[in-house]
Amino acid sequence: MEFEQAWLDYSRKCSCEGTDGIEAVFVGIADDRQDILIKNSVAELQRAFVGLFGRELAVHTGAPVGDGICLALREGMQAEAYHIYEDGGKISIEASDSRGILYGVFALLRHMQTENSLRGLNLTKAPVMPMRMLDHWDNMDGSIERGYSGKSFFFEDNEILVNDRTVTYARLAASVGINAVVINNVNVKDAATWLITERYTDKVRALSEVFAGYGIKMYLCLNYAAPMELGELASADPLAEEVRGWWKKQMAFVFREVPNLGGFLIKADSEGRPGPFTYGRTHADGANMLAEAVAPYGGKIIWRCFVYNCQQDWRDEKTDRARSGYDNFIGLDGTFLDNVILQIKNGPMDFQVREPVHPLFGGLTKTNQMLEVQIAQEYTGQQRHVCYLIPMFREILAFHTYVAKECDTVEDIVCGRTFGQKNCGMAAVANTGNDENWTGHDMAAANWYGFGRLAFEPELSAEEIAREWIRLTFGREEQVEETLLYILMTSWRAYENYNAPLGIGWMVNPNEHYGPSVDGYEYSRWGTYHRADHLGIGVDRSGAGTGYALLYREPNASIYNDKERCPDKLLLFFHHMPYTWKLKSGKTVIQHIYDTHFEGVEMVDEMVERFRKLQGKLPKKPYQRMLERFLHQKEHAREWRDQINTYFYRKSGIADERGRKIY
Ligand code: GCV
Repeated sequence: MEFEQAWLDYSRKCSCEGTDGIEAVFVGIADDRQDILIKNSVAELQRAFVGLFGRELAVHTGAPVGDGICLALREGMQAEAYHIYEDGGKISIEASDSRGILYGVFALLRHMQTENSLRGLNLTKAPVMPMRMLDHWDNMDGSIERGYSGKSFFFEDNEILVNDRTVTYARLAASVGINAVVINNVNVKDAATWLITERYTDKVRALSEVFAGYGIKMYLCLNYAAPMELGELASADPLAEEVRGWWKKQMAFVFREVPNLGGFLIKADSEGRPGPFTYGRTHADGANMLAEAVAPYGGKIIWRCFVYNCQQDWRDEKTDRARSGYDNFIGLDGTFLDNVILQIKNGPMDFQVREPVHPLFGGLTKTNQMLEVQIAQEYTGQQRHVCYLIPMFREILAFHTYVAKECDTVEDIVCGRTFGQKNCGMAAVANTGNDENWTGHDMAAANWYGFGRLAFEPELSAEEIAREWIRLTFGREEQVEETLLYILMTSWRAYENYNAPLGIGWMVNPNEHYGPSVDGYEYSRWGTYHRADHLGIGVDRSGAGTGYALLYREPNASIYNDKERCPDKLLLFFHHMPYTWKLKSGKTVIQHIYDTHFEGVEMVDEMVERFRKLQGKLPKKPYQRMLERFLHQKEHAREWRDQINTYFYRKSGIADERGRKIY
């Protein structure tokens, strides 16, 4: 398929000083250490050189003779790290392990394509987050929950697919440093419950071996009630001996059959999924039981904290969904086994365009933690609107939790700097499908690329990452680069402007979560309310309200609790405010709503106008594909603007100071 190579498309010729003399790869690695990763590394170099420079690279084992690229293992480097350097025309890639060699090869190729010269190159990098994971919400019937780019490429008709696309996927993921992939949806039902049984082991193993060749551990999602649903036991009580025995046996089987299995991701007691609550047990009982069963094989249990009451009554103002993850898990801090990692969504609600950071970050001090973000843009335009999320992720990572005097940011926690943990990192709900370009909107691939790069090197700026992605994907034409960069870097702000205001979130059409519906979730059971009336809007989460604001460490708690000090962008998340309240910006809440919504549409108009000038400069097909989506976004942003402005104009009766058209 055309465009299937995404940022690994080597078909565009490349000129980079210092590459002329490179005719060979010298594999200075003993035969018994030349594993599949080394072979794939060499193959990647060969493939790239044919495409980029029209040259076949010879492969020699042993010491280099003349110029070329030398791969060598050496002691003393951090796991997965690489050192690349140029010396008199010879390029060396050194690492302690073959994963490091593979990452070094991808880094060298990236450098060749994005920079002008290899002269003097000297680059040492070690991945900062130990776990860099993609969570796919793919169902075995081939559908993808919250998937916006076609069907699954892992499953079709309850079978597992292993083909060329799987290999390309693994190359793309590894090229940005992904080292763990969960292939199936956290909502495990039907056939997926059987993934751990002999019905599927041959194919699960085959798929996991493709991943192994690119340094990626495979993970599966488990059905907590599997002992019952597979028809073998009457209970799934984690403290019952027969249940514990069942899991031990099943895990012995699956790890023997699938050696590249990393472990399991579990959604329990959430949105109707089974879990330990049924038996009066805790999440720790549930997670630890599984952790014991996988420990002999080095397996990990990743347990999600997305747990809340999804049967709330909208009249109940005391129950607060935002508190729920914290309230469910904080009392269990320190009781999880060492191979359990809690996976915590970035915010307390659900991947909205703006949320505060989840208070479990900084709350938990004795538990392994992973940050979960979503690059599938469920609430941020579903890969029809462009919304580059790396700036958001960087803000989240930079958040000070005040859990320690130093090293207290979310990044510090999930990199293991705060508590010295090794089982930690970052996971993204994936945005890929079997669409030709993987991600529906071509520009959504920047989120996939960016997530991996950020987890590997969180010190990179969102702009640096965007530039890399543009150069690798579309080449090095200046106008293309500057235009696409402008669009990416503007997109999150634009989307936030025409979306729900000041951190309140939701206001989307129920179920599908696309398009505006201000009261769509106002009277439902999901705990997602804005509480707007004719005088004001917002949820009182201060100490006088649900108390959520006080879950943070000081000074965050005091800042969020105080409407005078709470940052504007989160004001309505934390406080119910009159429309006439003056923000720090000097505008009233209502005028802010009007202004940002008009501005958001203007920003999209500007993005689209600039994009149109790339006609003829981008390949035809992606240009057309993107243009179609941009034109839809332009229209759809207006729909957001007009529905939101009209709603609040009619509710408040307050006119726009600038007299613009509101219906
Ligand atoms: C996989 C949200 C989504 C669900 C998703 C859930 C989760 O509620 O809308 O589709 O389920 O989050 O993260 O488990």
